[in-house]
Parts: sequence; structure tokens; C-alpha cells
Amino acid sequence: MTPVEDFIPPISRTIASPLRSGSIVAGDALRFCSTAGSDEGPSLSDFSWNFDDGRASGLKNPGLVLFEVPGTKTVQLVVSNSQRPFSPTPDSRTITVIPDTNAVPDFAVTQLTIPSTLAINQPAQITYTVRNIGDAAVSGQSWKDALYLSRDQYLDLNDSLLVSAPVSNNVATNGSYTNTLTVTIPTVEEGAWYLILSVNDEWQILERHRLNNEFAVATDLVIPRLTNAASFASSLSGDGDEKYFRIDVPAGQNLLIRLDDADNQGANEIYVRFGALPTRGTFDFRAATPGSADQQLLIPAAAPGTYYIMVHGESVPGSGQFTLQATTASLDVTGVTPARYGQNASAVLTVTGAGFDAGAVAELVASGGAAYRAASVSADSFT
Ligand SMILES: [Ca+2]
Ligand SMILES: [Ca+2]
Ligand SMILES: [Ca+2]
Ligand SMILES: [Ca+2]
Repeated sequence: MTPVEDFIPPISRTIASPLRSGSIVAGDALRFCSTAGSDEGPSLSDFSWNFDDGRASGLKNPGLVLFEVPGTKTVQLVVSNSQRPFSPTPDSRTITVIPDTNAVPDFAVTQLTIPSTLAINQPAQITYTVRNIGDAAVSGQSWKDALYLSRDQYLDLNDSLLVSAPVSNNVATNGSYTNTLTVTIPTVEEGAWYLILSVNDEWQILERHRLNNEFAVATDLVIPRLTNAASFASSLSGDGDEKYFRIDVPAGQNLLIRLDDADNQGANEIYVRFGALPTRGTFDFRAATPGSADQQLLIPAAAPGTYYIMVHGESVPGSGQFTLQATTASLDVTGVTPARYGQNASAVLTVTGAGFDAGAVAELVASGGAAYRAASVSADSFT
């Protein structure tokens, strides 16, 4: 019996690229890469590719492979370890190579326009143009165009599918079509990413040149930045949805965050963390008045720097639309109690907020503008 420590579980999904099996025209090339690496195990060092036509490769990433001979090829990759025996399960792609005898279309991406920065969690509109540079028209057929989010310029198994949109245009030879896709950028690390468009993503249309269907554009993904006192409109898509924001707070300020739910239905929560993304379990401050759609959070004497805000929709029964407003100020008044008092009697009003000091004065201002200064002011606690 084989000791447990000598057994390495088979790795089933080792081919990173191409993403799927399909048909191509003889003379086309595909890019072959593996997901497996030295970081995934002690010594997954042996790569054995078999292209089913007498060709083989021992490279992790063989790169471009040209298919000139028609027929159905089952390309296999076995990743193994030379020191320890195990029974590997090969990953495979079935590539059907069609003889190049008939006229075929050839979609090619000619333009992909994206903003140089995109906001995480926010919807974005991506416009692209595809030209048929082949020698046959596409008519009466439908296919899917997809957008992926990638760390590099290449479409592979590590990339996240953002949207897959059905398309059914008639595209004459040398004709083109332009489409707009709406995507919501997922919660990922801020920084440099690529959006990759993949036209005829599921290989539904037989066409020349698979690789000119892929088009990568670099973009910078950022958490939406709130500007002081400006309302930022956003929305929650359903129960449990979350949106992230950031605000930079200067020294000596209080930070007041107000969430205004548009239809006042549902239960929302605000989580705030200094210098890092908060979660419901890890945060520095939160506002979660149970069952309340609108929320308000005051952070007195906020340390200067970047605060990350998460709006969590615990229950989003109606519209998920809301606005978020973050205000930094040296003085904040968040409430006055009682709201009403009998006439001609001296009253004690409690003013809550932050930034009050020993020099603070309080005045009642009548609607006509007359000010009545309080006889005395005392602060319960200084912040
Ligand atoms: Ca093509
Ligand atoms: Ca990639
Ligand atoms: Ca509201
Ligand atoms: Ca609501």
C-alpha cells in the first residue's frame, strides 16, 4: 500500500490556455499555457504536453502552436513530479482542425475603449468595435462576446469573467459592429489590471484567427473616492451586496458619514476602517442601527489619513439606491434634544456632536434671524 505522504493528489485543471475546446481553420495558431507552478507544490516540475500529431513539449508554457494538418487533435497535459510516483490525470483540449478550403469569416477586434481608471464595485460602460476581415459574411448566427478581468495581457484560466453578452448581428465581409457592455468591477485589489475582450468567446462561429479575437487594455482599478461633503450616488443590487468607498481626512477633523437610502426601505450598515478595507468582522467604526435604512456615523477627532468605508445591505427589499456623504469638519452637530419645548420657560438643550471645546457658545436662532444666546454652556466630554 502506498504511504499517504507519497501520494500527490491529481491536478485536474492544469491547462490555463486556451480556455476551451473548439474548431479552428487549418493554419491557425493557439496559445498553450499551464496553470501549475512551483508555488503549487513541492516539486511539480515536469510538464508533458502531447499535441496528438507527433509534437510534444516539456515546457510549462509552450506558447503559440500552429495547427496545419486537418483532423481532430486531443491535446493533453500531464503535470508530474519526477521524485514521487503518482497517477496523474491529464487535462485536455479537443481541437478540431477544419481544412482551409471554403471562405470563412474572421472577426478581429479593432477598438476597445475603456476609462484609464475604473471604480471598484461601480458599473462601467465598455465600448468596442469588431471588423470581419475574413472572406465570408456572418449572417443569421449568434455568438457571445465576453469581458474578462486579468492581471496580465493574456486570456487564461486565472482570469475572471465579468460579462458574457449574446450578439446576433449580420456582419458582411469588411463590415463591422460596435457594441457597449455594462460591467460591474468586482471587489479586487486596487492597482494595475487588464480588461480582456474575447469576441466569439465560446467559439460558436467558425472563423480564421482565434487570437485576434482577444484584445487587452490596461486600466487602473480604484476604490471610489469621496470628496468632502459631496453626495456620491450608488446602489446595492440585493441582500448582502456591499460597496466600498474611500475618503482622505486631513489633520484635526471629525469625520461624519451619512448614508441616505432613497426609498427608506431595508436595513443598511456602514463599516469604516483606517488604511485598509473593512469587513463586517474587521473594522474600526460602524453604524448599524438595527432595521434602519438610513445610517449615520461620526468619528470624532479622526486620525489623518485614508478611511475605507463599506456599505453593507443586510436587507435590500426595494430600491437599493442610496447616496453616501462624508464630511470632514472641525465641528459637527449631529442632534439637539429636546426638539420642542414650552414657551417662556428656561430650557436645557442637549447638543450632541464633536469638536466642541471650552469656548463653544450655543444660540437659538429664530426663523426671523433673531439669536438667543444660551445663558451658559457646559460640555459633558471634549472630543
Ligand atoms: Ca478572428
Ligand atoms: Ca490572464
Ligand atoms: Ca433616506
Ligand atoms: Ca432601500
